[in-house]
Amino acid sequence: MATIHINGHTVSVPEGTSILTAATQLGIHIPTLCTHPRLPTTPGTCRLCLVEVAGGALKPACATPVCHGLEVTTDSPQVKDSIRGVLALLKANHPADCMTCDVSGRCEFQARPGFWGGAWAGQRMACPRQRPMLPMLGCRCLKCGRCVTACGLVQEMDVLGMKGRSRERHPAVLTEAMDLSKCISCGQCAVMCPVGAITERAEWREVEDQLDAKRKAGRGAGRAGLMVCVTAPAVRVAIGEELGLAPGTITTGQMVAAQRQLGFDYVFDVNFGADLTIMEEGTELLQRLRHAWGLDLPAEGSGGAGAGPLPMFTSCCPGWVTACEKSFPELLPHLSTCKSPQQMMGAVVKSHFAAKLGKRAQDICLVSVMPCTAKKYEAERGEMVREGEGPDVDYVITTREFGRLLRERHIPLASLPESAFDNPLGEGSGAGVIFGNTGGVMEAALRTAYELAAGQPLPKLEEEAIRGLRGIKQATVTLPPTAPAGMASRQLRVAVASGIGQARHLLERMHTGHSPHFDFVEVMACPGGCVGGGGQPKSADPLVLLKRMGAVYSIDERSAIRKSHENPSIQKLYKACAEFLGEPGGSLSHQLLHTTYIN
Ligand code: HC1
Ligand code: SF4
Repeated sequence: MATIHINGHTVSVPEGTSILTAATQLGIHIPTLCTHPRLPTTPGTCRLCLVEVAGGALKPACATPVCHGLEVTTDSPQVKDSIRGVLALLKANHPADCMTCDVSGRCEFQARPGFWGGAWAGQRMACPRQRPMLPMLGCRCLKCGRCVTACGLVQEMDVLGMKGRSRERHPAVLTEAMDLSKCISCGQCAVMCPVGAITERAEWREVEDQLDAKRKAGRGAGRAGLMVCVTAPAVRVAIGEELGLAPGTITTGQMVAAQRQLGFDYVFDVNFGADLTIMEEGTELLQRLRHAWGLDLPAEGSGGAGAGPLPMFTSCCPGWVTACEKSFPELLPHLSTCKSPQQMMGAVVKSHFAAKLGKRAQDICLVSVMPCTAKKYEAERGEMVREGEGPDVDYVITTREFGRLLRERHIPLASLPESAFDNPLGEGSGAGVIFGNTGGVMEAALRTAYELAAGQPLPKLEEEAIRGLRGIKQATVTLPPTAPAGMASRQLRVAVASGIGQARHLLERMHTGHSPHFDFVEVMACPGGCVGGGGQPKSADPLVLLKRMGAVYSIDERSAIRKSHENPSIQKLYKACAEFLGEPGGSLSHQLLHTTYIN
């Protein structure tokens, strides 16, 4: 242990601890921009955490380890002068475009003491707008390097790196052009950016225009016709946080009320789409298992899904799907052919629901609220756009954009009386909501697949082995001896990868035989799953992912229906609407709810 003194206060910490951590332990807050509690290293680049150590030397607190007896001063005139200088340099190189910046109000640079003081006159004005999925506005960049760490060390994608020297130094895509690179649009760079230098492509203004047009023209008669909103599982535990509530606050009812106040005609739940995914994906898994176990061949007209090899991989995360297409094409036959819940919602709303209302697909404008930046890309994929009818999902806005929209329209989410989703596409089970957590898609699938295979429910719904923030998790589920012939006492081995870097490690282990054989593998590209998505609120709370995850599990625990196949609205869609969908895995569901990949 090393005992050190900061501003005259004494603290003992393990040798090697940074001055920044030691100060935090004493309750002394040293502002910094390049450090983030969810990143494994700190580059020490922003120099805003300069402190004075014995002898008068200035050191960055984040990158300087303590040694026994060290004397540190964080507020000497020399420290203050130096930080003022660093701040002035950063401001001189940053455009004065806070009025139009998408992260204004949630920006760490703005929140820095001294940001608003001093002159901005003569500084560069706004950077030009761009249209890729994750626009990089180099002129706003503070060169902290957090995006590069997130991309390289956490996600192990190595798409971003630092280019140039001194003033010209900036993060850049290191492989060719952005759209040709290996980028999977996970947005982890954007969620780590302390300012608005990397953001999601903003669509909230276009959504606002559509809603305004509808408001002017009256209900259902606007430029876009009917406005429908669908919301992902992980948004309900994060939108409150984006608007200033504690991380992990559940605001499902208020969120729905806010969407109604914005002017949406129908407010549906992507949890319903998640339940639908489980029906299709569970059926597909059983078909692949039966085939592999030599029990039968896939049914005629099943679209060929049943013939797929094991292990089957989940396909609901577009970041992971893109990674497969760009980096692991040999895995494409292993990907479930199911569309993601977002796209299943879009397909059902624009076909079944539109038909029920006597509308055409193009009469409906569907806005999807997602924790994810890659979902914007998913909605634009060619397979998700119907010929002559347009896309199934018209706009995707992130949790941050949704917050911006509510702030813009002065809608006080926290104080709204709760409202319920519209039905039938607003009813989701507990299994649907846990999709938002790493391991959740697998847990939801096991609840249904086990019951379909064993003919009896899982003895315990919570599969603890695949919960939590570990990068790679695995579990084995044994079917009971009473299961139908050929299934009895069979083992189902499953694995879960949280984050694309961890997925890479899991694949290597599987490839080199250092892992057992798996039947089913879930991969979510963002650490923690969608609760940690690239479109979620930016947070410096090291426990933020656990808080959001806990909130998601508590919604499941409190749900009356916790299995997708027990969701009455899902049963109705398959049974009462037999003319519409028929059986899970049937030919119409294949046409609407399944997809193909780009090789
Ligand atoms: Fe997700 Fe999914 S869980 S991918 O993270 O399968 O984005 O929340 O909506 O589609 O349901 C995201 C979340 C989301 C889909 C579902
Ligand atoms: Fe998007 Fe979720 Fe995948 Fe991240 S884990 S890329 S938020 S779908």
